[in-house]
Amino acid sequence: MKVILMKKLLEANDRLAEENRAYFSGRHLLAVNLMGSPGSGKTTLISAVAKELPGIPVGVVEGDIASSIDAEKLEKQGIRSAQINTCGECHLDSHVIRDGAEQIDMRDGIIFIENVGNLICPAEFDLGEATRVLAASVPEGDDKPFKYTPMFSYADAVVLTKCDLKEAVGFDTENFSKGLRAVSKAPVFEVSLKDGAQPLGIAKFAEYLKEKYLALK
Ligand SMILES: Nc1nc2c(ncn2[C@@H]2O[C@H](COP(=O)(O)OP(=O)(O)O)[C@@H](O)[C@H]2O)c(=O)[nH]1
Ligand SMILES: [Mg+2]
Repeated sequence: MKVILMKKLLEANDRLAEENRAYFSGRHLLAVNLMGSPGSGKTTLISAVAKELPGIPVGVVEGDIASSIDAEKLEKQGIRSAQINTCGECHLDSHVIRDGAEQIDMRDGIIFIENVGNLICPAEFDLGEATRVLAASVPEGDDKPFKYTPMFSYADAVVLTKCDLKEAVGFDTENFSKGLRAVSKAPVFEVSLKDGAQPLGIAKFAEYLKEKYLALK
């Protein structure tokens, strides 16, 4: 009984995801579903990459279990933001994405969906995005692609964040690549966005997004 209910929920989600896709494409918006563990650096990444995309409006639909901390942080930077509180749910679904997008009411630009911090559930829910990005951080360990294969295989691009901490935590980049390549051909962007330090690697990720945005019909 429970299995049937879950299937129905996923079917309803997928129908709404297609409607979201049409909504984004009708408004010339590149929707980016940004996933990753809690604290992997998702909000920091959005903030940094927005600065590297001059002339392209950026908005964000922020998903968190509680609080509006991230949306407020990004709004201060001039990024149009909507905050969704999932009240315990471990992922965002298509229904709430539409609510968030309508609240931002953007046309023409890049809209980030910062998913709830989790390496499991978000990979099951299509939100109608054009691109899926996984922020995997160095302190989480180089073995994560071996352990969380659905999430790593679901992503169109992987951003390896907090590379400034590689030496401190003994991160083995080769092992990380080996695990990732077993399940995915996604490009990897290595970034360091430590507070107060020179940001590194972010321009290449911005270029990747810009190309996708310019390729929108
Ligand atoms: N050292 C270092 N810290 C980072 C980096 N990126 C983010 N952080 C820090 O990691 C913490 C979590 O970042 P946040 O963007 O809030 O993660 P989120 O929960 O995935 O949105 C914050 O204290 C950030 O300042 C990085 O590249 N290097
Ligand atoms: Mg965040």
